[in-house]
Amino acid sequence: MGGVTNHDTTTAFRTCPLCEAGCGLEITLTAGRVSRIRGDAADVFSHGYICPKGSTLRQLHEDPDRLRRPLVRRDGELVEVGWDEAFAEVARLFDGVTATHGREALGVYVGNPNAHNLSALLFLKPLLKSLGTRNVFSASTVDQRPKELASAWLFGGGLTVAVPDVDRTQYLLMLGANPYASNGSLATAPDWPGRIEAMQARGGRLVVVDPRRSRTAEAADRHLAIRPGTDALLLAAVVTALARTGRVDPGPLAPHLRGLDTVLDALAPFTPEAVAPTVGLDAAEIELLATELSEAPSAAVYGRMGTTTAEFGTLASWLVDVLNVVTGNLDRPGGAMFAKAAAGATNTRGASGSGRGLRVGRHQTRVRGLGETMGELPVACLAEEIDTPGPGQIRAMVTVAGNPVLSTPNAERLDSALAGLDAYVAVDIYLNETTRHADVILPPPSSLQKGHYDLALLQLAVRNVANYSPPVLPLDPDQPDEWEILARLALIAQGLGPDADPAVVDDLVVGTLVQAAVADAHSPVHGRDPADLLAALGPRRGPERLLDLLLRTGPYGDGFGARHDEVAPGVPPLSLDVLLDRPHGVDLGPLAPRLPEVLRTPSGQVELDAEPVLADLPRLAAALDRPVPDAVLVGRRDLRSNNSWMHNVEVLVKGRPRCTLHVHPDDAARWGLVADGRAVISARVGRLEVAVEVTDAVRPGVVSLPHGWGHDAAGVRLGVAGRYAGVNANVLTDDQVVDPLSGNAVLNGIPVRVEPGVVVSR
Ligand SMILES: Nc1nc2c(c(=O)[nH]1)N[C@H]1C(S)=C(S)[C@@H](COP(=O)(O)OP(=O)(O)OC[C@H]3O[C@@H](n4cnc5c(=O)[nH]c(N)nc54)[C@H](O)[C@@H]3O)O[C@H]1N2
Ligand SMILES: Nc1nc2c(c(=O)[nH]1)N[C@H]1C(S)=C(S)[C@@H](COP(=O)(O)OP(=O)(O)OC[C@H]3O[C@@H](n4cnc5c(=O)[nH]c(N)nc54)[C@H](O)[C@@H]3O)O[C@H]1N2
Ligand code: SF4
Ligand SMILES: [Mo]
Repeated sequence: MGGVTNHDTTTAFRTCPLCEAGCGLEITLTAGRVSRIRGDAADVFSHGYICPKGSTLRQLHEDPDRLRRPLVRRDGELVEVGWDEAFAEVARLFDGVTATHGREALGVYVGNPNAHNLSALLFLKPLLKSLGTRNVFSASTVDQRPKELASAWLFGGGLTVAVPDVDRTQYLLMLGANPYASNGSLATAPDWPGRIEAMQARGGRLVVVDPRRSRTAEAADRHLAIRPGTDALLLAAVVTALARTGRVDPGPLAPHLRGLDTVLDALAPFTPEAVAPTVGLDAAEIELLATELSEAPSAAVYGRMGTTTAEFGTLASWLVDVLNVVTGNLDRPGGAMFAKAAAGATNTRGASGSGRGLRVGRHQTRVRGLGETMGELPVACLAEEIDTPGPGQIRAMVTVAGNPVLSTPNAERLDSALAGLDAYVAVDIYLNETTRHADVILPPPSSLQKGHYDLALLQLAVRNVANYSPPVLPLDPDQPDEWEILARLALIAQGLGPDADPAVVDDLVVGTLVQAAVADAHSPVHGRDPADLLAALGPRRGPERLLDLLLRTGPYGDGFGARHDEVAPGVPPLSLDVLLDRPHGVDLGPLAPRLPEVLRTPSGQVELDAEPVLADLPRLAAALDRPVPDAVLVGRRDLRSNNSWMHNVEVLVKGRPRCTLHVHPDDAARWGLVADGRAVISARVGRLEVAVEVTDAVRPGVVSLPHGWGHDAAGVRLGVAGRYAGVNANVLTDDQVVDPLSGNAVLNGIPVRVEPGVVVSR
């Protein structure tokens, strides 16, 4: 346990794993217990910034409701058992289902915290492979899949996402993102508010497009309250406004672009005048965006949840980068740039400049026929795959760090579907709305008991950094590490039984990665003897050994002795030891241009004219003629919340209720709602009664309800959250409405009806 001793207390430094910002924490331990958590002032990226959630790692660790022993269903009740008994039960359940129905009867859902978890990022893959089913679902299809697809079509990699260079830009156009509450997403940066304020202090401007006046919109220089679901139209019109006035200027990008003229032609019908009525903004405001973008010394366009979890999510995500391209801002300082991560990025491996690009639709869902993307099926299809009888029906589920009952559309249908499964195994720290349906729950250790490195999110960072945190607290007696749980599940799925040694999986994974590295003609270890590399990795095991390998073979790595030059002032080439010596992280500098080296497209160019994207434009054009619903629902996030699973922390949920329906005063008047009263809100798939907050922060015709609430289900073990239950917004979102290119759920812009609530006593 690394740290600094000072009298009877110890100090440890650790990256916060709770959201994408990845702030450095300074954790004080007194007599082996966490006594204080504050921002690490010396962290190379966060410089002391912390939000109210960061210090609650202690409450999460000490939460009496957090599971510490496996639960197994016996006579209908979930009871605590030992680990061996729990794994034996998993083997019995898996064998039972696959013997009768085959492997396609297995389904898997992996949730958001896996993206912040080194064990999961390295050991989910062998688990999924061992399960041998195509029924793989994740939170990505209620989130960022459209952006990943657009990026993969444009640049050749799903995580080759252009991020706004917020620290140098002079103009930031932000659509459907609220980093003052969310702390940013697909653009990793601690302290978004501070970075935006610094931009404004140097004369830069922030323009926010959001149907709500969010906290970020309040901080903006201009706020455009767009009609939900219409961002793709707005962005297309800005491109066209530039094109028809001869202001398209990709500058030095030009030789790296494919299909620019085709794209401009295809977008020509989307003029500011044509889209204005649907988008709900004046044509002049749209023209102004074009002018500001083309005149700014540097500018970045950035879109997030409001643009991705929408009907035209992939088009909107693609158009964000089309706009970065036509204004010459892609891949230049102050524009939208690519990180060069120290470990794990596919865009730093293999031949640079071109690659295989993206293939989608290699298989389809059984019931609705929606295509696979990136090896996964749309989670909007999960419930129907479970509750529709027939060959290939899902009869057993595995969930890892996911709460789809609160997170995915048509929640009531999924809730019932899960209740009807033959078998369900969850890897989770809580008995919650989803895991209450499990037959076995396997709890991993708390975050403070795990090592941490942001293998995924640092690929999306606005500055190149690397930072490893060792566990702060030891494992409880008998507690397996999270990677060991996943590895044992993999072994059981392979038919090797409940007692097989997880080290077998670890050795297999490291062996495969070493083989790939020595076979890669572009790797610093090309042609080396795998046995030598394994020996050099020493006695470490599990995620730490794998991370060491990835760092050492990565773009700043020591190449196992092949490289010697400093990667930053005073920093030798990277290895895990180098990071362990630097608990505040290593700063590898601001983002540097990476075109064309970053590309992995077949043509070796930025493929602006990907056929599936262009083929979706007629659908966008058809949206211009549609009637506007009387009211639509959008979400929102609160700084003190984190999706569905941190509501059991009293300091975060106490105070004014947060799960309320925001309604504009004009709408409240026409629907007969009163401030602090209640409303019944109904959509095609469900209805809810909810507390109302009347506020002009929402656009008329738009109501807003946060997701992740609704903790009053029977059988959950969430003592605090139950007292602040709220309602589940995804009872209203429609599983049948998706962005067809990505299969991503539409979580914003849901047509709803709102009426005064009936006062019910219970
Ligand atoms: N209507 C609406 N719905 C939404 C959204 C929205 O904006 N509006 N947002 C969507 C987005 S962006 C996302 S990412 C999804 C999230 O969807 P999910 O990933 O399904 O949900 P989370 O709330 O993140 O739940 C995480 C689960 O992991 C468990 N957990 C926490 N830490 C650990 C750990 O270290 N290990 C393990 N094994 N388990 C752990 C928690 O107990 C919880 O059960 O929700 C989506 N749903
Ligand atoms: N405090 C907190 N932080 C979080 C999370 C959390 O739950 N709570 N979740 C984490 C996760 S998993 C993610 S993915 C990120 C998400 O991070 P963000 O993308 O910043 O997410 P939101 O805060 O939901 O902001 C989305 C905004 O889009 C707006 N919006 C809705 N519909 C539309 C539309 O049609 N067009 C436009 N332009 N805007 C629209 C909403 O009003 C909202 O303000 O946050 C992460 N950080
Ligand atoms: S902003 Fe995110 S990473 Fe930083 S302290 Fe808060 S929850 Fe943790
Ligand atoms: Mo997310």
